[in-house]
Amino acid sequence: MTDRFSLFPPDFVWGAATSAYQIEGSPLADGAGPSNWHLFCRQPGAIDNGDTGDVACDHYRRYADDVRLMKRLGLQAYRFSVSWSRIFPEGRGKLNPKGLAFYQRLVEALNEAGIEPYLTLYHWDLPAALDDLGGWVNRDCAAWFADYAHVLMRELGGEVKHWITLNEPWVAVDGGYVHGVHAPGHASLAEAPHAAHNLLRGHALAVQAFRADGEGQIGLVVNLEPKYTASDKAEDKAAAARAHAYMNRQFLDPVLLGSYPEELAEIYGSHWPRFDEADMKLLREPFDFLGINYYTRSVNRADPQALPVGASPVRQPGATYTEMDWEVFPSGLQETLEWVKRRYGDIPLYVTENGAAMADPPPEDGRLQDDDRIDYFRTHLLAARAAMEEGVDLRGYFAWSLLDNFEWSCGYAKRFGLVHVDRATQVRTPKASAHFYSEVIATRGAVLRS
Ligand code: IFM
Repeated sequence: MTDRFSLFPPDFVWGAATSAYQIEGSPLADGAGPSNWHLFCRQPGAIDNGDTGDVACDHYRRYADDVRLMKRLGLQAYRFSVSWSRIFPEGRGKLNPKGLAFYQRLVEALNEAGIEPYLTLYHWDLPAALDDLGGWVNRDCAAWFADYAHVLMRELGGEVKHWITLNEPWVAVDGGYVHGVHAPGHASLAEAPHAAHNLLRGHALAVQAFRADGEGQIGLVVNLEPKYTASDKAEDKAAAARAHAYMNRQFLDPVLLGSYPEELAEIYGSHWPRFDEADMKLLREPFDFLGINYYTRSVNRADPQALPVGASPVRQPGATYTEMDWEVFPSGLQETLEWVKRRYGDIPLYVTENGAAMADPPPEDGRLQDDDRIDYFRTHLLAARAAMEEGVDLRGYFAWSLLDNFEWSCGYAKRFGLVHVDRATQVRTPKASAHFYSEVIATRGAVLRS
């Protein structure tokens, strides 16, 4: 395919993403300490079907084969996360060299394969020992995180050039501290704003550590979704605006504009703290890129029972929904990217996650035809491209996910992978969407035209 037909520039980065607890398995191997998720999965009823990350995709032992698979698919970049409790079993103090060695081997294999590592420092698995000390509600957690980050930057700095501090702090807080459906399983409006604030303090301190000692670029990853109103009624519009402030602006306004959205005081009521000036200044520590995870939009109606924002999603007749019950809404990606540019300026952007859980048929003779997922990728990539035409500085795209993996409280029931993983045998079967994505990469998007 000639350049004339390509839709994306030659330096556009094409990758796929995963996270440690969702794929690695062997959570306690080689001296690792338990994480909050390791314990949470053991709480009766916490995870569908009683699933855990104990085996997951067995990537801890099969990483070399997985890197070979990525290479065969033509991936140029791989976004993964590090399990903090493999590096520091107690969260701080004594380093575990064997845990570190796993990531050194992984990064070496990636670099040898010509696949650029994008390393996420925190994708929700906190060392359980730190949870015992209050986890993210404890102010000190920010410094513990920065210390851990600093060690990794020192140890992997020559080999990893793209660093991400946090993945989706909104989910970590909303799931883990507001609704109790993610580790650590708390439901406390008093804790949530402190957990959110300390996550952002941890992000800023890690960026400072990077500036002192790191090489390359460092960024933050957030999940964003446009919030529509279900009607023209004032209460529905206000509900959508609160939902937007809570999810889309809670983490970006402080780091890019210097203050929290005013709506948070209304949302958290008497639980909303006064944060100190010095903290607010710290949060503005400049970073190099923003990663956006995009999956869907929501349409909101006022619902005073739905804490904390008083908004409930309304299903859209005629719309298509994924297995997560998320509406397929590709133009929302363009809208989101353009909104970020308008509100926060020209920070370099990546789509660090985008993908869909679909009801895949089982593989047959090494093939699995997942046309609905192909369609999802095609329409979202075209939306990303449209945003670039409008001047958005989008540098790359990471499909979620490389492998069918542990989807948190849904266990293994939801499959997001480009590659099917047989739970009993661990056999990997690239789906038709993986072959499609390979073609997208090879043609720099020309195949999207057809
Ligand atoms: O699986 C998750 C991932 O860990 C974070 N972003 C959303 C994905 C799908 O729910």
